[in-house]
Amino acid sequence: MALETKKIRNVVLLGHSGSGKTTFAETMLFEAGNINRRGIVEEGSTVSDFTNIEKERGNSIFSTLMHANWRGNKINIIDTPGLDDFVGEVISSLKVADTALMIINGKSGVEVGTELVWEYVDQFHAPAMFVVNQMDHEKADFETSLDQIKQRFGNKVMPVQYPLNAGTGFNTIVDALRLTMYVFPEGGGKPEKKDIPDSEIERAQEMHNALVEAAAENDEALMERFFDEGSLTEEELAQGLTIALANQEIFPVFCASSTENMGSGRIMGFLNDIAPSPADRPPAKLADGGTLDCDADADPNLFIYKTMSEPRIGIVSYFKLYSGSLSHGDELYNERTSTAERFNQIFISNGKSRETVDKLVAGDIGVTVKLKNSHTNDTLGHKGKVQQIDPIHFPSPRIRTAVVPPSKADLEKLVKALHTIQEEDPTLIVENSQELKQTILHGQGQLHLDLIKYRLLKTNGIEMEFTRPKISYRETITRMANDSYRHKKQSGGAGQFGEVHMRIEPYHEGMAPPSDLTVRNEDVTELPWGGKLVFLWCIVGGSIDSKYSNAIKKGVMQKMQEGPLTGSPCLDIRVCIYDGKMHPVDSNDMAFQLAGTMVFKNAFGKAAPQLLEPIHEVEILCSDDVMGDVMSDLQSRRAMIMGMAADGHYQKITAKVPLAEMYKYSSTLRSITQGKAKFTRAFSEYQAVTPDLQKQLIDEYQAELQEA
Ligand SMILES: Nc1nc2c(ncn2[C@@H]2O[C@H](COP(=O)(O)OP(=O)(O)OP(=O)(O)O)[C@@H](O)[C@H]2O)c(=O)[nH]1
Ligand SMILES: [Mg+2]
Repeated sequence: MALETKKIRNVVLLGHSGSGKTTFAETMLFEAGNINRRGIVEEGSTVSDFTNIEKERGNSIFSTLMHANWRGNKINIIDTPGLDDFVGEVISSLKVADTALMIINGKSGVEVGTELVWEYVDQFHAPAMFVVNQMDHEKADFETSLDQIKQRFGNKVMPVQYPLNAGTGFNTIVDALRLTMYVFPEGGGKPEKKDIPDSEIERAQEMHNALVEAAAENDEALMERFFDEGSLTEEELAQGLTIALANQEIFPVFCASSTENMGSGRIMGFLNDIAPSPADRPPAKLADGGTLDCDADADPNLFIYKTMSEPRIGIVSYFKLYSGSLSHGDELYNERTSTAERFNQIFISNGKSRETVDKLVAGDIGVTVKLKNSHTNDTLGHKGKVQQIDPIHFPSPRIRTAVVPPSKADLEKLVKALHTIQEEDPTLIVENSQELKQTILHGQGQLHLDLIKYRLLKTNGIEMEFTRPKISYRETITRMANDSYRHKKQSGGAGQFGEVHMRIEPYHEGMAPPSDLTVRNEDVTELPWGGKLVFLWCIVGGSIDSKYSNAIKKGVMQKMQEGPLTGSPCLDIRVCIYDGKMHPVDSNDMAFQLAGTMVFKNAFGKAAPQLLEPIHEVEILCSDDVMGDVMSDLQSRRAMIMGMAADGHYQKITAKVPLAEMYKYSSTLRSITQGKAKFTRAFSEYQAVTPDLQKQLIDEYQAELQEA
């Protein structure tokens, strides 16, 4: 018998690295009786963090699917990495979760990582709860953490609990919702329920009333009862809180110690009783703008949110069933790849251990193996009836590095292995740049790329060396110039002849046509590398037949592709062909193409050429105390500071920085701020390089040409 949708809870654990997510997941599984011994992250014995690489590092790197059975319900738990480099795992997990459990490190409060994941919680409109963890730590400070959570995430943040004796020896939690005090035995587990002492009753009652009011607020009938009776029954309260939580009207706050196993049972009880089931969430968004109800009786729509390759097994696919049901042996169709996929094995999983099940229903999350041709973001269903779920939108890359080309034999292996990783990890982009003649990896941070390198070595035996990636410069001109070129070859047989007179000018949007020339034809090309070429045919009196204009333009484009200064593409240039000569016998396309290339090159040299470099807009979020260090580092990178503003109790700095100065920025930022800063970047524009740098780059290119 498959579980009903109503009995499913999908919970994702989120938070800054080290807040205790993996340990908390372990405690949840233990409390539910799904494991009988609690593992320890440092010992590599936890259910989550089961891959070798995570065990070695002591951090989560991948999201891990687990589940706990709780009073006849099933709580799917997805643990995520807190390290910003692996934010792709957070986003894909949030996509399929129905409630976010934000784990706060009780000794440091709201951290940069908390802020960042909250952005995604907000984007997904996910119901969210906070757990202030590590209450047993000598430096634990619940009140400060709570203040920060309120300050940062607004007045919908409401404590359900508070600790009576946070710090070493912590064992007591006052629960304002149940108006009960929990006292835990040594080693944690099941607490003893006691009356709240007189000294605390006022605070607890006040918190309780605030919760009751919040519960009543979203339901007219409840509100009425609340006014008439002055209170709500336990059932009414639960009903009101469910609505409030599901609609992001309340963000309840709990406290816990995951190493001491205190508090997780109550939180699971709350998830069980109050948190929304997949059917209580708004219908899922579809790629075509429509929506899909979570209805177990409808046609199946199964969405793959993650794939991972495992040794000896191959591709393991993690999916959520958004509608319908899936039984052992069912065949579903992938329209994107026109592949029928048979589900011979359906699993539920707890980290690396998997258990087969016969059937899953809408809302549940499961695992399968050996799909033929289906990947992350694919939806599978009945042929002709697939309703494509809105895909996961992964963040754009923040850093890049080039790969030192390995030997020919290794290159093939490398490309294949990178392709496999890219399939599992959509935040990695592998680019074979024709322009730079380099293979470039784009990722979320240095750690992200370093771990890919490490994985290749450990699992594929491939050594991959990183090197500084080249920069995509651009070339342009800054003033007008005229020139002419005659291509003539008459050595026996048919000769070649073409003469072209050309004016070139810096192009800008809306510029006036040349006042001294008659424009016969205007041809505007949007260049694939950005910017434009405007090609004006201004021949009067037929000195060149207009049938040669294409050949001349082709010649110009050829040089624009590999510019005269450093071989970089040229942009934003207007070319006027205003005179020339042709020969009745020897002129042909080839001759005019060559003349076009040469006249462009020469005129370009006379037009005060300028090398341009890509500038990125960088946004940095950091805490106050490291702001000075971040700023002075930026200044050493030729950055132009665009703005600085307080963002909660963080500072947000925006700056324009040349891409050439961003190499290894993620690791520098991490080390100068001890991890208290995060950044994003995006291409902004091209800007002129300094004369010194221009000279240096031209010299380097000339030297390269000499060598070649
Ligand atoms: N004292 C104390 N230590 C804790 C508690 N929870 C976790 N820790 C410790 O904090 C460290 C980090 O815990 P993890 O569970 O790996 O943290 P995480 O949030 O999963 O970290 P990432 O996977 O890097 O995001 C470990 O050494 C834990 O033992 C707690 O409640 N009390
Ligand atoms: Mg972890």
